[in-house]
Amino acid sequence: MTKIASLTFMVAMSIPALAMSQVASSLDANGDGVLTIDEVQASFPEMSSDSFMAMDLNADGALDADEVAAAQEAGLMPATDG
Ligand SMILES: [Ca+2]
Ligand SMILES: [Ca+2]
Repeated sequence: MTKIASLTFMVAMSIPALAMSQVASSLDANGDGVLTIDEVQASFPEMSSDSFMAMDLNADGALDADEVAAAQEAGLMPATDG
């Protein structure tokens, strides 16, 4: 049982979207689950629209948890400590 529990924990920790979703929600001012450029710039004023568009992989004008995770892995968005 303990082995299975720790394995589950390790698998969960290895999923970036899980950890990053907490970061995303900390930036998500209106709580709709995605980050607009305004919400990103509220925390990262140096973020340019070009950078935002580079992170917005599906070009829908908002960053979902997967896009935030990818952006942070690529070093496009600073990671926050919450
Ligand atoms: Ca939002
Ligand atoms: Ca998007």
